[in-house]
Amino acid sequence: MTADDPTEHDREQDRNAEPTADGDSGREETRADGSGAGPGSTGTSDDAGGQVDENSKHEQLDEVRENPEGEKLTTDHGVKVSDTDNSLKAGERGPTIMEDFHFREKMTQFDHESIPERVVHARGTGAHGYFQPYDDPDLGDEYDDIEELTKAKVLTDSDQKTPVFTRFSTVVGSRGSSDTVRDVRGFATKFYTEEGNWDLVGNNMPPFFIQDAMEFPDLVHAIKPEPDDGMPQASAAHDTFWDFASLKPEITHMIMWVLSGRALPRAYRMMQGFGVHTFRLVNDDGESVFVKFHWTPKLGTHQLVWDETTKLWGKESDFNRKGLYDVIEEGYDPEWELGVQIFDEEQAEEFDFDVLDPTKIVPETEVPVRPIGKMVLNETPDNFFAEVEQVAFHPGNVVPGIDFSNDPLLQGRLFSYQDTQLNRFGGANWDEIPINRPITERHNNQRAGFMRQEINEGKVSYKPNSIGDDDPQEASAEEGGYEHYAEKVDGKKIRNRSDSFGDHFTQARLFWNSMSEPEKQNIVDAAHFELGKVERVEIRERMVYDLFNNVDHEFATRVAEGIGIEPPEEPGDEMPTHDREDPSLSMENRTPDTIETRKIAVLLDDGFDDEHVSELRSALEEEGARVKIISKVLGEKSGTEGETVEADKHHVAAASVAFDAIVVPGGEQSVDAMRQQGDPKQFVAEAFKHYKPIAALGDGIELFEDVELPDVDLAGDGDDLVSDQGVVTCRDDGELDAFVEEFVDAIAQHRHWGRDPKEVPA
Ligand code: HDE
Repeated sequence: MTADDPTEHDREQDRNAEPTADGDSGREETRADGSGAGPGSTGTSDDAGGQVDENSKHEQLDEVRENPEGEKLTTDHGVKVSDTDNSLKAGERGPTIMEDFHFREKMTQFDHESIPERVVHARGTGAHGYFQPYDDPDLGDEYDDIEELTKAKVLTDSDQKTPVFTRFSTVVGSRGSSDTVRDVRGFATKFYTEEGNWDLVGNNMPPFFIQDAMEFPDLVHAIKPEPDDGMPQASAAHDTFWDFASLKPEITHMIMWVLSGRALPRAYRMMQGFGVHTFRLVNDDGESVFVKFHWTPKLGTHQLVWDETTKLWGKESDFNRKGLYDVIEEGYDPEWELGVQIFDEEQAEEFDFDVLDPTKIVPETEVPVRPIGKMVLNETPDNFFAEVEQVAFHPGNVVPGIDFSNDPLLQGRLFSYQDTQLNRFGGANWDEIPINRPITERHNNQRAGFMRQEINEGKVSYKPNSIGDDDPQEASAEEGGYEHYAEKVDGKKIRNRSDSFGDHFTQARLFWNSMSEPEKQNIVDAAHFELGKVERVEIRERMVYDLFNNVDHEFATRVAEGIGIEPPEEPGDEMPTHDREDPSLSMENRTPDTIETRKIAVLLDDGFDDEHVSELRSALEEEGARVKIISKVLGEKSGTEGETVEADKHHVAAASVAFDAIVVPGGEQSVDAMRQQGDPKQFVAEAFKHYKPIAALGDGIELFEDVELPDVDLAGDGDDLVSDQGVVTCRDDGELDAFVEEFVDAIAQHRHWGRDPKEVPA
């Protein structure tokens, strides 16, 4: 959606609505029961018949939104403050006096304003939006109707937009670490459904490192900074992680994903999401099928390259956070399809892996993903702390129709998330914080605890009771009461790992086989970096001989050659011999034909060719790209025909790594100036090195010639328009339309892996 979309304008107006005199944000009050909603109540109630829509959560949040515009400064207790710069003293130069309540309150608030960061997934960002099921989704031959499978209205009622809040995160780094580190990304969505909150707390990779929750503290201790010196930050590239990994063959499949470009997402909006575990869908008759949840981004799944990410650590360390914020603020609403893989117990028995083992995926070649709805994120938070920091997810938050499997990792999570919130919030009432509240009414006998917000009326806080007519009453399944799937379970208590969890290499090999050659090279390069940082040679050896050589002999050999290890002579004893591939695993097969939201840098200086710039800008913006003018200094730049443009960024504050593509328009004076400057050349060389599309028009080609791009044909020798490996050049203004078309195609491809940019010293 672009800013021209009428619905976008409407929402934009709503967002910018003038605050009212009492500090209200101006959003319309549309509570179903018409009364003023207190923080404990909501826009929906049983009587209201569940009128949930995409604004239901916002209407609830409006009750606690505060806006200081035009207001006087007050203390926390509402007393107006006359001076907030000078503490109260005994005499002009005397000591501060204890009775200065404003000083004490201000300082106490400050002293206590940080809360413990999440033990994992500390760094992240989030946005509001909605989820809407598709009408009559295609579920293949076996199932006609989504309602046959689940009674969860959030997944079945296509007339309803359920409000959501989604938080994306890195896993290992602390709250202040960089966004573009090599890591798994969290993808957690809270659905504020009319039946209570459903949290789908997933990752951007479908397998996981370990099979049992019991191993999680060890995994996290191994990957976090080492306990003696607190290093390294936000990185797996150190001895303790690879020591742990090399002794845990079950980790192999996940390691393949973590070494791949999946661990370097270009943007949160260009990232898949996965529920990871097998869950259950349960219908009205209490029947169940297994399900895997998939989020598929509309813009495709794209990655950064390693060199680029390391530069971004310094130049734009909020790269992914800013990316999400900027596109939503600029009027583009990122969108994902929710897909399901559905299989029953009999099918599950047939697979050559256990569906309860979270180190396994269900390959799409076995069970296709069926899109059943879409999620749109369309509003940035008003306050980072109140919303992003305080949102608290819990995989145990499910609604009727969605249930758990016996995956031992999932089972352990059902304890951990509830528990961790006690640490983060210091008490059990974290569910009352506005961002965590359901939009449904809540009635139970919990009454107290730190920071209780709700004022529960009445004498009774127990069941059974006769004094209060035994309210609140339990609900039957027909009335919406949650009933767990009645799975038959019978077994001896046993502390063991099922044999069906024992194959650690088949799917790791499937992943390797499914990669294109450049993707394989990325994995090998990543292993060289990660294991190259490992000081103990025996750890490097175990990774190569015990794990990688059981995935693929050639892979193990290529890794060994870069890290000072003797390449293995034979494939490992456990190496599967299958040559199966699953095309859905390669990101190269996830590149839809769109350039929406891509950021394009136009390099110019005074004396640029007006026509080039205006044509480029309008054509690229029409395709949904975001065009930014980059010049040596900020301010207005003039073209040859007298047009002027404003530089969005100047060289000291801009870098090619923050852009998806570069274009250099013609104009002799402009290009001559840039040829005297190092930065534009650095821009071009670096973008080329990072496989990005680059383009030049007319005189602009001279800048490319200066950079000496290896083995690339440029327009000039007889050809007016040349497109070679994502380098598009044109010398004839008559070909401008064709040039733009070629450039747009090159941008849509995202990266041009066919290049060999090693010689480029950027
Ligand atoms: Fe988490 N995980 N996790 N995890 N996880 C947390 O909960 C945990 C796992 C995931 O944006 C913590 O509130 C255990 C798998 C996301 O706020 C904590 C195990 C998947 C987020 C926790 C796992 C995830 C978390 C830290 C193994 C993908 C961030 C703070 C048994 C399906 C949510 C918090 C947000 C956060 C525990 C494994 C995803 C400590 C014990 C598998 C996206 O409770």
